Amino acid sequence: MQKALGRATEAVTSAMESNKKAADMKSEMKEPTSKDPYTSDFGVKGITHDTWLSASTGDRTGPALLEDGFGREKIMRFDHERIPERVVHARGTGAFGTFKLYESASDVTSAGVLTDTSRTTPVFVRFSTVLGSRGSADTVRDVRGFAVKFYTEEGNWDIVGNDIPVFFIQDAFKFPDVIHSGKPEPDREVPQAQSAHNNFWDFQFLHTEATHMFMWAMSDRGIPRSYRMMQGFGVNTFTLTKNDGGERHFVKFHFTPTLGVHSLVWDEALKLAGQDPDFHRKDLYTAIDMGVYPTWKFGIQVIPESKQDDFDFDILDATKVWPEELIPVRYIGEMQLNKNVDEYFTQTEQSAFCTAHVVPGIGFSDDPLLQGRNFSYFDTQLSRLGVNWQELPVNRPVCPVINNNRDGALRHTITKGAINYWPNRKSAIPPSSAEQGGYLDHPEKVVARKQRLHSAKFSEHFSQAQLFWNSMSEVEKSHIINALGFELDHCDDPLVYERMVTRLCDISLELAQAVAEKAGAPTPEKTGKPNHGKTAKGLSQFDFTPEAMGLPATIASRMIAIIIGDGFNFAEYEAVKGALSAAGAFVFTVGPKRQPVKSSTGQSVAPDHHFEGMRSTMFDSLYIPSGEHVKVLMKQGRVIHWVREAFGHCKAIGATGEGVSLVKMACELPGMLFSQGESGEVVDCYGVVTAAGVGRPTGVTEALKMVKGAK
Ligand code: HDE
Repeated sequence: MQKALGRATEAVTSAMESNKKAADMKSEMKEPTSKDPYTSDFGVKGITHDTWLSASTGDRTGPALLEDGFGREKIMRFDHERIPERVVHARGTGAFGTFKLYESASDVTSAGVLTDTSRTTPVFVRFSTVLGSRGSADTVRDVRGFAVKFYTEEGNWDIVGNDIPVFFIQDAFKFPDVIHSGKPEPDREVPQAQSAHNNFWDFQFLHTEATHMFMWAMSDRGIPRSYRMMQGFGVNTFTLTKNDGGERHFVKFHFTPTLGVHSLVWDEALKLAGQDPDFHRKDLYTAIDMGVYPTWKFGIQVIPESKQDDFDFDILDATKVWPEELIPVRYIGEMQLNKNVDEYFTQTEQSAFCTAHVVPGIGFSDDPLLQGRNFSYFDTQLSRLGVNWQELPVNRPVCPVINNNRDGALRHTITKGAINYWPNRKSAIPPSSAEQGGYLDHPEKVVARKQRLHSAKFSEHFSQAQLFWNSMSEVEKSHIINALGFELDHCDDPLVYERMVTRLCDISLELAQAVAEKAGAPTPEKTGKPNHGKTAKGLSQFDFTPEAMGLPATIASRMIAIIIGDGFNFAEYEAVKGALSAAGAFVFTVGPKRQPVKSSTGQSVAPDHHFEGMRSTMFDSLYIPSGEHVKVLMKQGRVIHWVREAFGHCKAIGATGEGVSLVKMACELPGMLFSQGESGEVVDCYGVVTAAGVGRPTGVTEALKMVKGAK
């Protein structure tokens, strides 16, 4: 793919030249050239890459000699090249970028990163799936991790978030249980990277506080089209503080993509998991490499401490959103990713996040999930990377780090001097006051009894699950029904799927009945907890299309395939390709082979891919120019499948002239109409071209209705 697009990296890297983190990483980079000789790890030039020293007799290899230090070093080092994968979020990919503040939040915080609009703060972001192993597929149904490391002038600040604003549990104590239930079942170690199994749904039923979150995971949010097209949420409740002692505020963090929130359809996601397990990884890499930098608006929701009890939910409960009608999101900054990593292992795999990393002006709340996370992340880095994990290039701050640390496995910094303790006779490394920029802990008053308990509001588990369901559009609702239908179909214990259907009655009887049919459970007749009927904005994805957000809709970075064969119309091919590329789309030519294909007027075009090498799932849209090629293509099952599949996935399909006949033949359904003007204008297959323009239905059923209306 990359080759076809032509890389824009050179131009792009200049964007990072003035970036402090980029400069910091550069100091450790080396790029061997063909002139650099090969050496052993201890620096001695080697004379071979290939042959072990052996006791050879004459011209034949003999027994290998243990003595070969070069050979032993090479193999033994290789034996230890793997580090433990993350216990959750093992599969991920990352990129560097920048954060710019456009509105100061100095009314609520003293944090430089959130008050100084003249700064550009370097960031590193790692996106991930939760359940799968490091080699699992990108497009599985799962929650996505959205971890951001801000390299601020006052130290590192990590928001270790997800693409879903709530979580399965309210208290960190339960984390091993929810993760064990989702990971492969321990007896046979199946399934990989799937929640579709007995254990997961058994836990979800028995653990009612997970109800809200599983609805999000079963919605289209669980299968994003791209990491670049999903929201990020800090999930937990943090606090913002001011050095002048002003009122403390509770805060939730939001990242909203300017490209809009978009998802795959389930059939696409399933197929892509096999056809291109790196789909999201490549998508991010390609967009950045081509200079189409993914950008997110950064927002905060704040609640003054004095108002913390004003809501019918507990604001420290991570299974609840703060509805935007009550607490609007205030967008104050923008994050852009503009530099790919140079090396996956050192930069992405060794990146390590920690919720306890906050900078002056930002603090924690008593959210019991966050409190446990603050312990867990540091702890996990110790076993994954060792005690000196914060010295690794991707993890170290851009401001000075001066402390009494020495020693530990793989210590990197060489600290001179005899002092490694405080107090010391030289007054070396004194602590800082708040005025000098020292971290000031908020003097929270705590009068407490030692006990295991949450506030009464924590025990309400269904209200926001109903709010979420009620706020979905019809098409989103049908996707949730299908997702639950799929998941429960993979549970073979009737106790699991039958009980889950009864749980759905606590959200909506309509939902429960529709899922019961698919799952094979008795159809419920009575609602569980009555649905309150309320809705809220900011829950449906349709609230985050570029149009809904007042941002320009764009096809930039969308993948478009032009289908050709011998005899295609070159003028049309060139014109459409040129127009799409000019609008920023990534355009690929797909033909019967990668060897050149001839147009009707004699020009040769070498396709980027052939029909068997790629599939329609890897593209957002197709275009078929007119020409003699169509006659042949119409006889090829794979080509018909390409078009039919794209149509089934509700993708825009363009065609001109004879190309329209191919689309019609592949996609014609009873009652479906295709517009074809006299001059053979573009047909929008999931839309309808009428005198009024192109309609945009949300699925085939609606398209059929529109077609009937258009007649
Ligand atoms: Fe994590 N989580 N988590 N988590 N989490 C980890 O830390 C943990 C939770 C999230 O790209 C681990 O470095 C506990 C919520 C992301 O490197 C581990 C609890 C949210 C990542 C850990 C939670 C997250 C992790 C494993 C319950 C969304 C990947 C490897 C209290 C706000 C970060 C690691 C990356 C990773 C613990 C719950 C997001 C074990 C105990 C809620 C994005 O420390």
